[in-house]
Amino acid sequence: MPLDLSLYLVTDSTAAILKERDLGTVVEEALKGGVTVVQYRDKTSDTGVQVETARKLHSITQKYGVPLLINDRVDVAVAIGAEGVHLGQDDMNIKDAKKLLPPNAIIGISTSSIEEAKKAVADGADYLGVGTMFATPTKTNTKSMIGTAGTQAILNAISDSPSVGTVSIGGINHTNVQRVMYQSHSPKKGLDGVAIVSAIMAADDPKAAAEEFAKLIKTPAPFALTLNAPRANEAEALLEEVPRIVRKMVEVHPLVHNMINFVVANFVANVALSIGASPIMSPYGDEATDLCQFDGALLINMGTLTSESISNYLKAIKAYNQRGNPVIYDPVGAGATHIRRNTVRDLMRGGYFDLIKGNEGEIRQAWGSSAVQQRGVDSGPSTLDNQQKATLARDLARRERNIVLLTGATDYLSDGERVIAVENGHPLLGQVTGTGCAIGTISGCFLTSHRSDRLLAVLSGILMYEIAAENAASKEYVRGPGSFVPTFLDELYAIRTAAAKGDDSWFVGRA
Ligand code: 3NM
Ligand code: MG
Repeated sequence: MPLDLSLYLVTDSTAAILKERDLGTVVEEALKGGVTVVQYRDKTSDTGVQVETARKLHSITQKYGVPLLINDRVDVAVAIGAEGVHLGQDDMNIKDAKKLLPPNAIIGISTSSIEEAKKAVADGADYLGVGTMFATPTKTNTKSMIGTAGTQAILNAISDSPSVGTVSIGGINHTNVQRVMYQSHSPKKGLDGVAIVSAIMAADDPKAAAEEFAKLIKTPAPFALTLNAPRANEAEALLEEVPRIVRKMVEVHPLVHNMINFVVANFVANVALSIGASPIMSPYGDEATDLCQFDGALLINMGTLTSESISNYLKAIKAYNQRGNPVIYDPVGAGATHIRRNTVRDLMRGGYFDLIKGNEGEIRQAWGSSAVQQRGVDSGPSTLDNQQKATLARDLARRERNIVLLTGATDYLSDGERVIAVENGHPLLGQVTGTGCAIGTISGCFLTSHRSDRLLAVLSGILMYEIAAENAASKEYVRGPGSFVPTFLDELYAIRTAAAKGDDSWFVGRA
């Protein structure tokens, strides 16, 4: 039978996790809930106890036709006739283990880098435990936190070995499992499953916990559900669609929940109103549970970050991710301070962003926040040329499996495959604070109303916005930033009013 790694349970006999319950009972409940592999991991018991416990667990796993693997202890596996072993980097090496184990034994190994993964494949491992995904209290001495980006880099590196299995481990729970599966993905190789300790072993109802995992693993992430529609590819074909996408946005009247800096909140709220959306400015994370029920998006703009912001952001991101509603991240000043750099890292580990929007420095920080680097963009020159900007936007979008907008004199927009350069706009936009931040809000409106092609949605928002800016700046009575602002709002409103009437003339010949 082929090895089914989809829901891999790792046992833990410590008091904090077992809570006086019997190990065999907890494991059996988890098996009833759909666990597909059990690894007996016991770092403290004497050999005699380990053999006895392993034998008991084996009699249980056999009832469910699920393989039992023994952590580290090849001798224990041989003694009880277990289906295989799981080895750490400091345990017996694969070649020696093979000498002791029967020929069909399953051998898995923990890997946290590309080098370790390649070596494990060359040595003939059946599967790799890839981690540590996220920080976890269950194992605090892990070598490195690699996140989804690091996991993806490892999968890429071994993608020409289709038969070797892969499971992600470390801090995986019901909230993040779908995102872990979605983002830890290279074009030729995805994860085969997830390895779980505490989220099953410490659960009050291990059977229900396992059932929930089994269900989540089989179901695409809520935010991935709408991404399979056929997409227009040529730039011209995309542009033809823009007026229709704008009309649809105006019709949908999206709600946009802004967790935004106080400098620009007023302007951004007015921009949202002008285009026909409903802005809510709420920094209070707990409100997201209610707000995410509407047809709307969440914008995280960390311009005026405080010590309380991060936990509020994470609560809100979780609510919108679970609902499958779009989340936009504007990592303002991402590289400016130690705290902001850590925040970028923690937010990118903590949730899924449909769109990351920022200037060159911010996008470079978002790229470099992963523990494992795939390509050395950040060792490049201090200012990127146009080709490098386009490549950076594409690579980040490809890695995160989302949309990236790198803003500047020319904006680069990518979904990981297509890259579009947008040249519209006006220099006066650069003279008014909040004009960049408002693009995050506008994008949220368009991502809400047009789900099937997120790149086209964001492109339509940018074009509506930048064409309105050009129209405003061309007015004779606009003499500078002061008179530009109200006129710009008027021009956004004018496009919205035209679109509501089905009139696309604002766009014709302008893009
Ligand atoms: N190995 P939980 S992380 C046993 O990174 C183990 O190799 C890890 O526990 C590795 O599911 C880990 O409770 C503990 O976070 C995972
Ligand atoms: Mg070990």
